[in-house]
Amino acid sequence: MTMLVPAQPGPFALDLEHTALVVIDMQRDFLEPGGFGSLLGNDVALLGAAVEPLQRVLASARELGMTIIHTREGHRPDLLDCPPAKLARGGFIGTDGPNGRILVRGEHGHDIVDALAPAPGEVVLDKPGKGSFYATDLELMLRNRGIRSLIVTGVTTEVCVHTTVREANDRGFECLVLADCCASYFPEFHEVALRMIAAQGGIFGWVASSSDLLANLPVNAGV
Ligand code: TIU
Repeated sequence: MTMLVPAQPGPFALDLEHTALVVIDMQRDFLEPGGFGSLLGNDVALLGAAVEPLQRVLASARELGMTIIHTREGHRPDLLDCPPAKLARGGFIGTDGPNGRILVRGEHGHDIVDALAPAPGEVVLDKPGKGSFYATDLELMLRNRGIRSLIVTGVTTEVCVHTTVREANDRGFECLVLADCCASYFPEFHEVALRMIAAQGGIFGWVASSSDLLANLPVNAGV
């Protein structure tokens, strides 16, 4: 069944059977004080805006039995998968913080915030980079599931969400980005990043609000 979701630059044809919900990096290290985001000098409270809309979208996606993928940015405890250039610029990676070692797999801060905790059966994908396809088996999983379209959410809009959408678009996946389910430490970057996706006839994909998506889904959970 294909539904049309009102979006920029035009309606997005949504075929649930071939669509996955991707929730990018809703980790304590980005959303909570003392993590990577705050050590970089950012106001992490700005990212909280995406949590409630995402809870509603997740509830509906679960009710519909959609493929749901949560990503986490982070590194091996020995940091061998962290390029020296990344380590040099974000010099906190691997150091101790209130939630454990910063952006290191297995640490409390690296995990997803309680409000959006993955449910059993949902994919949790660890990635060393900003994009979700780089050095991961995401593309293989999507192709094996027959997934052709992605509903993309998470943080931050202009960094990991954008990189992932660009990677997905080049691989032929159609991306619908939910504006209110994404957030940035820089509101102006959030706005411009979304405009960049839908500009030029949808150069990277489509942008819609979660309410426009939920209003067109055959469920009531999130509305
Ligand atoms: N997940 C993600 O976007 N990683 C970042 O480092 N984002 C920043 O905005 N710093």
